[in-house]
Amino acid sequence: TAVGKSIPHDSAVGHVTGAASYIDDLPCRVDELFVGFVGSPVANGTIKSIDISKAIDAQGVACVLTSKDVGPHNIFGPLFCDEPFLADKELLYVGQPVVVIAAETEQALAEARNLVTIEAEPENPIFSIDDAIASEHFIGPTRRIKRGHPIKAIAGATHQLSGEFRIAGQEHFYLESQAAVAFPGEQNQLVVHSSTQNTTEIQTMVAEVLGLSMHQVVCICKRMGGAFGGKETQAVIPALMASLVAQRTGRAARIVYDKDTDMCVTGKRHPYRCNWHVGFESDGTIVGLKVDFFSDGGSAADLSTSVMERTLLHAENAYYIEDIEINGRVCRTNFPPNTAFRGFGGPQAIASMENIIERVAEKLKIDSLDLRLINVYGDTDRNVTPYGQLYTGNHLTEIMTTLAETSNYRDRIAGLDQKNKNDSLRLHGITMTPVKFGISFTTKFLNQANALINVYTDGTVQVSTGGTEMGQGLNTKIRQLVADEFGIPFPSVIVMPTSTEKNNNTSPTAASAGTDLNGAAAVDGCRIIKSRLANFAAELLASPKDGLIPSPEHIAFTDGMVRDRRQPNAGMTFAELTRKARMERIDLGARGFYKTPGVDFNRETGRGNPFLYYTQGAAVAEVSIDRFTGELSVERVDLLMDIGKSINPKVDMGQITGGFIQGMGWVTAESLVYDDGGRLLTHSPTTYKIPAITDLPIDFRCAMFPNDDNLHCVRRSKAVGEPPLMLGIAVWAAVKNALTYLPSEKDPNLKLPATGEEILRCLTEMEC
Ligand code: MTE
Ligand code: LUZ
Ligand code: MOS
Repeated sequence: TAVGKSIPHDSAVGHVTGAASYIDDLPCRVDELFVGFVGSPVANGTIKSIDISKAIDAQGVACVLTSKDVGPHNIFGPLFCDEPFLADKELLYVGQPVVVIAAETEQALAEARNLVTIEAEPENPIFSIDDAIASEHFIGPTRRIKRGHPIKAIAGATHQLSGEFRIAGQEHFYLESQAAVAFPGEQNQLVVHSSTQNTTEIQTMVAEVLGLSMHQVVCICKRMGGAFGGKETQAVIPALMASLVAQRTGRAARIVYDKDTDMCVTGKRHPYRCNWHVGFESDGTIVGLKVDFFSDGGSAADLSTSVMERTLLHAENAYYIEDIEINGRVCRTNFPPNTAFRGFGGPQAIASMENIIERVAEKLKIDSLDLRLINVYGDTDRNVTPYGQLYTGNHLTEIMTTLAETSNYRDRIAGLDQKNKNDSLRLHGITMTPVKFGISFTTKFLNQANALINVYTDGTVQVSTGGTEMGQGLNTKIRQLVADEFGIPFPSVIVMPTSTEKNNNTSPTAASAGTDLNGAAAVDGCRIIKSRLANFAAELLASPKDGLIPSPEHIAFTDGMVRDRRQPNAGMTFAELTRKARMERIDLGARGFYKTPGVDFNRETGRGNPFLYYTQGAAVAEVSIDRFTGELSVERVDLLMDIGKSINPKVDMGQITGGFIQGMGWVTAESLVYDDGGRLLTHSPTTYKIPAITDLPIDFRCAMFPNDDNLHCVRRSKAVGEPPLMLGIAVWAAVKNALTYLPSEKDPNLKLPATGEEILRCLTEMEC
């Protein structure tokens, strides 16, 4: 069988040789135009005038388009229709698209962009959560989840602490920038190739904005060069630009953002402010918690309210807190709309909770792991979440105690005081943080998928689903699942490019549920075909003279053969069976479908079962910081993740280690710096520092927690994509822990990320 084996990612060779093709690798059609745009010069204001006359007359320019060319439906959005495609009056962030230009060559395009002038009447912009709150600029209402009487519980507790915690954003830094190529067809039809996590979203938005019907638009995505949530909604604008040009000119149109443009104009992980009050007993039991989250949503809703919803649903992270109130509000500011990013509001929630845990541990002078184990969710009681979902399949205590042993946590902690006393140059810290991440879209209807299975008469199979490949290995896993269903070799199955022509009404490949949903739909499709084939094979394998009349249940599909289980020597190859089936006019194609059972969440009451199950894990990080410069070194990291029975252990290990490092980058290094006009200054790898190979933990160990109890998912697997990102928080918490070894009693309220500058600030504040 293929499932459970570490089959290499099916584009691994292509990725490293360059043979794997991305949007900009599509061959140019002879009539193709290059598309670009000119964006808003100000972060907030109104358009006084747009002068495109010089650009129109420039050599090699095919067309210059503004909102006037878009038609009545110049507005879109995944949840709320509140985001203009091309700004018509109001300007809401620097770089917001205003003018679209199409030219014969990239050179001509670059020149024409400089010939456009946009005159704006600037207004006072809002660049911070605090300013947005002060001027009551919000997106959507306050959302709340509440259980019991937290204010009373906090007041009645032996100890209280409160604080304000600041969390910054994060750039996705996918390698392939936002890109699309649109081909016009007959009768107003369009084929749009897009680097998108969500082909249906592109199809829908292109149809709506261009005034077409959905059946006139096909969206195709072969693969993305990374997405990380940044292409869940934000592939729409470039796809609209290419489509608009294709529709207006009748020519093929290509747009590929350069890296700087991409970083400047696309949304990021939401910055947060978190105000918290906690009450706890002297043994460490947390009895009450109240948290108010404010996120920076940017200038339009995008997915911000949904992201905030996931924040509320992860505010307690791994801990049972009887009396709890969690509030969340999205702020409107003059930045590009912030969007999905691996973890989707979960990372901010979990970092906030782990900050509180570190503070409580410091106050009580008890080991933070002991504190965590006192408060962690129980198995038989203390196992209901604040929103009323029973937490089943909880292995947190086992995971944390196992990891404590394998990482030698207790001995290392015991030695830490001495280590810090002996080292006058560096401060050392160690912390373990757990993660419990809910799997399912919290928007119920998105928890569905369909699959198209084509079986050919040489015994090979093509699978198509709405799932998109962004490097995470979805296609490899689906191939493994389908190969096993038919009992045929892995190479006999190919996953085809995602296209709305084959799979309609699809959900984004997101929420880590790509395999859970699309894998299950593919298996369903295979079983439909298998049941037809089993009936037919039973007829073929009947051997009345031996008294053996097989019924379909006796038919097995294994090792490329189709056999009667009771007469293993009689049988035929899968290929032979498919040929005979065709001759007998048996349908060798099917469409599978899957919908997640049982999930339901009531937004108004803040109660329900939003998740099918949880993926869980823990990380121990040891860091050292330079006492004089704040420079950070990650000395050792041990990860332990429960991802059920892995469909592909090495691909999943790549997800775990990669996710962790991406999280570590967010909490320690990556820093978005804007000038006071709201222009992003760190818009390229020279100034925006994602983790490099030299930033890896010096000693990096990663293991999977053996668990085969997840009956919810295909082959007892579990979602893996996002949860490991939140293990990166352990590195931040370890920095915080290191600072507690300074003699000062003061808490410097370390912000996230703990960059060198931020650590230095804390060191300086604590020394005086
Ligand atoms: N891994 C790679 N290599 N590239 C990506 O863009 N995106 C992550 C994760 N792992 C991503 C990735 C995010 S945000 C999600 S939601 C999941 O993959 C989506 O894929 P899955 O549901 O198939 O795991
Ligand atoms: N997208 C979404 C997501 O629409 N709903 C979700 O719950 C979600 N979770 C994670 C990532 N994307
Ligand atoms: Mo991932 S943020 O769900 O695309």
